[in-house]
Amino acid sequence: MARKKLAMIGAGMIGGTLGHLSVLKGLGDVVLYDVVEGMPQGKALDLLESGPIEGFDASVTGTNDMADIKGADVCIVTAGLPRRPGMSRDDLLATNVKIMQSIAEGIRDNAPDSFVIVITNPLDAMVTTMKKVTGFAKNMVVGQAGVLDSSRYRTFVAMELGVSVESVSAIVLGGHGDDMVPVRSLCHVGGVPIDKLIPAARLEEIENRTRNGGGEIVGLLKTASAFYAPAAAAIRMAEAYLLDKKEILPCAALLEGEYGVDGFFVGVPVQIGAGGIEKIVEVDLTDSERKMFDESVSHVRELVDASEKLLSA
Ligand code: TXD
Repeated sequence: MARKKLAMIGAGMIGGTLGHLSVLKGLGDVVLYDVVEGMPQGKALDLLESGPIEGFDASVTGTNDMADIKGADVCIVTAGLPRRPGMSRDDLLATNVKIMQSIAEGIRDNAPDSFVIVITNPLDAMVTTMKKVTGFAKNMVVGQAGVLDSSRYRTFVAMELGVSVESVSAIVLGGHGDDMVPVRSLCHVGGVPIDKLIPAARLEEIENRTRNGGGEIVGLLKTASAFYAPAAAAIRMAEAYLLDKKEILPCAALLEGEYGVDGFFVGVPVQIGAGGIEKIVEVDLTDSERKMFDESVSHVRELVDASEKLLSA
């Protein structure tokens, strides 16, 4: 059986890490694409030269030509600018929406059957642009945010209790902005509801740290934003698709009536398998969680409206 092909569109901090994780996990051949000349080629060669040590035979190539992503099974998109300290994700909109438009055209023309995972910020608007420009079916275009945000929530809860991260299950829903919704009523540690283990005031602090998780890292790195955990999150989604795992993960999916939302990409639990997004799972939220979710969705709407104006300008 031929190896699968993964195309990383954008070969910066996240793109390079995506390539690295893909070859280590044996997911398939990797193509790194970027506009910067030499950089994707250099990273690809460096990765390839780790093959004899790590024991993988995958092909890893770097390119500045979109035609080289031809036949990709999965495209993971990080092309665009990241945040600098003091910037919100929304500040990236004007630059990144134009980049996303040209990338989406390239994917549509060269990898029309691929499962597309968008990571570029502001995520909710970028994944919407990808869907519109490619015209791909809604099950084949997804945004990565919730897997990362949920992982941050789980990390902080595990740190607080001194338990294994594997004992903590949690999801973060809504848009990928500062008003994302860590769902306290669905957070459990070894099956025990979180509010039985951590007092409400402390949980509030943990949830706020989760909401500000990206900003905290930008503040520390100064010239870059988070990349290890965002890459790990997208690879988990790619793996669910390539291995037909039918895993339930919180991802930005196009809603058409679910959660009372129509026509917007919002972070909700979805099932990912060989059919891409095979199912959107609806969960009950408490009244206050529902209120936060609705507020987050109204922010997504504003962002998408702004991006559409920029695209038609
Ligand atoms: O969870 C999430 N969704 C995120 C998103 C978590 C963290 C960071 N997130 C966003 O991902 C971040 O705000 C950025 O918008 C993207 C990529 O972040 P990364 O840290 O990888 O940024 P880099 O290192 O600057 O890489 C971006 C690359 C860089 O090499 C540029 O040359 C390239 O994108 N780039 C392009 N490649 C191809 N085509 C075009 N047009 C292009 N423009 C820039």
